[in-house]
Amino acid sequence: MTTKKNIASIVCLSVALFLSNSTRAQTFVSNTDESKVPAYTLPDVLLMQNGRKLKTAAEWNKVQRPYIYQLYEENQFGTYPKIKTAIRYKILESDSHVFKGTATRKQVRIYLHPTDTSVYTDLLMYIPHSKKPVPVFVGYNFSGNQSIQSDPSVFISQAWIAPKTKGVVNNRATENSRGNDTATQWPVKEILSHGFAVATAYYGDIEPDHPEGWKTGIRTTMKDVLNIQPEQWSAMGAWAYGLSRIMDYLQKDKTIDGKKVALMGHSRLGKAALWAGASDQRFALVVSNESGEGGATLSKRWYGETVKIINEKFPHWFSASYKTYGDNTAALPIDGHMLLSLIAPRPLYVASAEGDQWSDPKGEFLSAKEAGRVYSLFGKKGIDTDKMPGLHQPVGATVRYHIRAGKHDVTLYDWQQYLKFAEAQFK
Ligand code: GTR
Repeated sequence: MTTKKNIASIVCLSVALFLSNSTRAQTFVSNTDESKVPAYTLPDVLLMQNGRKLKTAAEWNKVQRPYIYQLYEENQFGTYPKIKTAIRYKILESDSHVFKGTATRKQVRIYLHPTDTSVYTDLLMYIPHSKKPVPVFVGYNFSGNQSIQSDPSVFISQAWIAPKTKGVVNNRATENSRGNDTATQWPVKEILSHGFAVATAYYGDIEPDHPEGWKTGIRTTMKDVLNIQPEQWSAMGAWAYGLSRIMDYLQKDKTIDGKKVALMGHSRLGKAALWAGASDQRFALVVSNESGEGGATLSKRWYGETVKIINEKFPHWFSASYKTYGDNTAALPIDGHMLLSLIAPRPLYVASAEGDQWSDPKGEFLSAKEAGRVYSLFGKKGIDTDKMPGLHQPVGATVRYHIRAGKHDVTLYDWQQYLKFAEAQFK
C-alpha cells in the first residue's frame, strides 16, 4: 500500500536526483542561453575573514589583498615561487634602422636559471626612437616571435609549438610561420605610432602548452632553484612567473620606462597575464583580452566554458585543487571579480567579443564591474553602469570594458582602445 510517507519520500528522491543531474549537467555542458543561467552568489570581495567589511585602502593592502591572493594560490593557480632569482641576459641582435629608421628592433635572450644556460626565453622588442625612455606593451605570443611580424630578421623559435599552427611542422616553426595568423594580435606599427614599445616572447619557452609540458618547462628545470615541486604550481603559474622575469629585464633596459609597463594577454595568455599582474605589482596596467574562464569571467555563472570543462581539456593549466570544484563551483571561495580586484588600484581593461560566447562576455562585464568596489577604496572609478554596454561602446574609467563584434581574437579595434586607455592612464 502506498502511504503518504512513501509518496513523500519518492518525491524527495526524484527532486534530489533531478537536482544532482542538473548540477552535473551544468558543469559538463556549456550553457549559452541567458534565460537558463541559475542564481549564483559571488563571494563579497570586501568581506574579511573576521566577518567585518573592510573600509579602507590600507586594510585592503594589509589584510584582504594578501588573503585573497593566498586563496588564489590555494584554489586555482598553485603556489607562486617565493624565492627570487636574478636573471642574466644577452642582446642577441639589435638594429636601429627598422620601420624607415623610426625604431629599433632588439632580440634579447633572458636566462632564468642562475647557471643553466638552456633555460631561457627570447624577448623580441620594437622600440620607437625617443629622447626619453618609452612606455611598453608586453605580453606573450602564441606561436613564436617570428609569428607576430613578417620581419625576416626575427629569429625563428626553436621551441615546441602546438600542432595545427600555420607554418609549424612536427611541432617546430618553419619559415612559413613568419607573420602567420596570429600576426594581427601584435600590430607593431600601430603600437609604435602611439609612442609605445612592443616586447613579446613565446610562452612555450617557459613551459610547452600540453599536459606533459611541465617535464621540460621551468617547473622541472627550475624546481631546485625555486624550491617548489612541479605539482605545487601550474602552467599558468609558470607563465606568470616568466612574465615577471621579462619585467626584470625591462627594468634594466634604459630605453624603457620601467614605471610604464602595460601587460596584455589574450585568451589563455590573458589568464596568465592576470595572474602575473596579481603576483607582480610592477606591471602598471593590465589588459585581459577575452581571458574567459579561469581569467576575467565568473565561474559561478553557468554560461560558456565551465571549470569542469577547462580542467578536463587543459589539466596542466591550473592547480589540482581547482579540479575539485568542477562539480561544485558554488563551493569556490573565489571568482573572477576577485582576480581582477588584485590588479587594483592599477588601470585594468577587460575586453570581450560578441562571437566569443565561450568566454561569457556578460560574466566578464559583471566581474569587471564588481572589481570596481576595490578601486573605490582607492578613490578610483570603475564601471558606473549595471547595464552591459552595446558593441563598440567602451565603459568605465580606471576599470574599463568593451565588447566588440567578431570572433575570439585580438583585433586592431581592441588595440586602439588599449592604446588610448594606456596613453590616458600613463599621462
Ligand atoms: C580554449 C579554452 C579557453 C581559452 C582558449 C585560448 O580552448 O577553452 O579557455 O583559453 O582556448 O586560449 O585560445
